[in-house]
Amino acid sequence: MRSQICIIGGGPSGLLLSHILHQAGLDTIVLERQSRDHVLSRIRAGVLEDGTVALLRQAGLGARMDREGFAHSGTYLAARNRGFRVDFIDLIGREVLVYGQTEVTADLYAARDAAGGIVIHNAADVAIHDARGTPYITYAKDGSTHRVDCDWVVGCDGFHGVSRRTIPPDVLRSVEKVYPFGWLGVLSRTAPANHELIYANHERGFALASMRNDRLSRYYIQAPVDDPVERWSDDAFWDELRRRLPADVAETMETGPSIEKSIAPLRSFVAEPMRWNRLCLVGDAAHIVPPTGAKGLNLAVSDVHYLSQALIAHYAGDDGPIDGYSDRALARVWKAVRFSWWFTSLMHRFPGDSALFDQKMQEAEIDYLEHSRAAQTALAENYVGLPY
Ligand code: FAS
Ligand code: PHB
Repeated sequence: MRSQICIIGGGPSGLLLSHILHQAGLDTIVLERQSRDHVLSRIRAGVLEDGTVALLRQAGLGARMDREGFAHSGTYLAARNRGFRVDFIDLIGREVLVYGQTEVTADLYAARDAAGGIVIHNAADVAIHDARGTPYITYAKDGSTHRVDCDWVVGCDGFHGVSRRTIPPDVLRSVEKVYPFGWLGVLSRTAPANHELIYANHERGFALASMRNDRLSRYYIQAPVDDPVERWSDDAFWDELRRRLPADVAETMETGPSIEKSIAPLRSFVAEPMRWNRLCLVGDAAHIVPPTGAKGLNLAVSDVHYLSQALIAHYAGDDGPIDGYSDRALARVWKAVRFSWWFTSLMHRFPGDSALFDQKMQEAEIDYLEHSRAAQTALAENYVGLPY
């Protein structure tokens, strides 16, 4: 088999890249390790930056998103049992859209199907060969080994994928910060606690009240990352969540059975460069952020924006953009990594001797945020999304 571009990973970044390149007349093949059902069963991001929304609309993927997504013109921060609103529209004239990553991925699969796109599922043992020269990929499926010859390989295969590991250790440079806690997430068929998201700092730990629609709520509480999720009954989760949210919200919120419950670790991670010869990295394959700033999926989309432009230019005879891809993508990645680290550091309870002092510093900064238009503008610019 031969294709101009072979994409490893059929998550949001792989599917979106494939779709945009197809629209530019380039042929791609997507190799996905899991089944489509497995990919679509993942519950992940919930907030789309305005840049992501614009790019999805431009790619013809906005119909259901615009019908079922919820525009949020602000968000709430809370500490010491009270909250305040950061008004994105008043501060920067832009807003975010609440529309689950699962839905974005489903829309992408529908678009690839309609365009006759090639997405091969259950592709096992994917291996990248000769990325320095004329690359080819091998993978196993239905008991035999297959080969795809291509011009370019794009690793959209997430943090645990094969592509980053293909870059030689003397070339790849990475930095990582692992946070001393995780997020316990619950999905429930209940009315959201508030019409917009609430990020709550509390001495017992962070809490986030989010949603997918007016009858599907998404909540998170900071929890020990090694906690077995079975330790958390639904009642224990709701009780802890209500302790951490402002009382006026906790007293009126609807609770109910969890339909999904999981604990995710939190880390900041960046691998450089995001291109090595004929192999390029996109999304979680190259970088991971703690979900506090809702940047993970949105960074994957901006990588797709830069790389799709670069590959289209390459096939038009201009190698400037592809030569500049890694630096251009990383410039935006690092700013999002910083914001996600800052917001995580502000809102979570960190263990250690200076825990009380750290809590006081966090409460002072949140108090400053509440009364400073300049501070709120900085938060809004980063949360809604820095320009591409
Ligand atoms: P993905 O990980 O989504 O997709 C990679 C794909 O590659 C997967 O389908 C995988 O099966 C496949 N793959 C892996 N190895 C392969 C191989 N060797 N061969 C073939 N295929 C392979 N972001 C937010 O903004 N907000 C959130 O609340 C949030 N919550 C998250 C919760 C969890 C548990 C996780 C893990 C991530 C969360 N994220 C969140 C981040 C997440 O949304 C990612 O940023 C987003 O999925 C990135 O998309 P991709 O880069 O496409 O990677
Ligand atoms: C979510 O709804 O899953 C969500 C929203 C905002 C975040 C993280 C997760 O910062």
